[in-house]
Amino acid sequence: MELVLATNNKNKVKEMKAMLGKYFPDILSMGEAGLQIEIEETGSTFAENAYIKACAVCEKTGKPALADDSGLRVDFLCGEPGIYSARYAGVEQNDAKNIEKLLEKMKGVPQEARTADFTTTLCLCFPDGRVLYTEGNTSGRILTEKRGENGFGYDPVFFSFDLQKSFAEATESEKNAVSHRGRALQKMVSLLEE
Ligand code: ITT
Repeated sequence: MELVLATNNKNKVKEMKAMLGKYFPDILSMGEAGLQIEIEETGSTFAENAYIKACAVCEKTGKPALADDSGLRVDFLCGEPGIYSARYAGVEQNDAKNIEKLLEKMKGVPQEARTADFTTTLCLCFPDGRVLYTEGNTSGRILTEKRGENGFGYDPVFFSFDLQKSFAEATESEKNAVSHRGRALQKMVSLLEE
């Protein structure tokens, strides 16, 4: 089965290809499918936004399309930045500024109150109208400064309880084994196998 990844985030493409490669030999990024579009995320939940992205790419390519809508939810900030994680500091996709804003808001907050989780909702839309959803979560806490060079987004300030290090200190396969995206993808593969 051919599959188009409905995302403009190159880091997501890299992680998703690494995890899905053995199940889908024909995985295409949007660029590889000849598609260059920005999709406006007008939903108010991860699931709505994932559906908007997957559905748009499926309609335009005529192929099954898989979208990931994800974000960081910090307990002390009542779930912020949540669905606004990519544009937390106001500018789309500026990881450094997003982290700066988060660390500023968490200044002085004690370690035990710095808990957070990453969440992903995946939506897979088929040309015949079928739609599948899965979700994945992973828990940790927000560090007081960046640690590690790998990954993307908030990885340098997210201390994973599973790995006992920041996601940016983990290798790609270590992160994928416990991450929100990895867990949601494992569930999607199981659903497809059923
Ligand atoms: P697409 O909508 O094109 O897929 P995007 O980056 O805008 O790309 P989202 O709207 O789902 O995607 O926003 C997700 C943001 O949440 C992302 O930009 C990061 O800031 C953060 N994020 C999601 N998964 C992450 C991960 O594994 N590690 C670190 N940060 C992550």
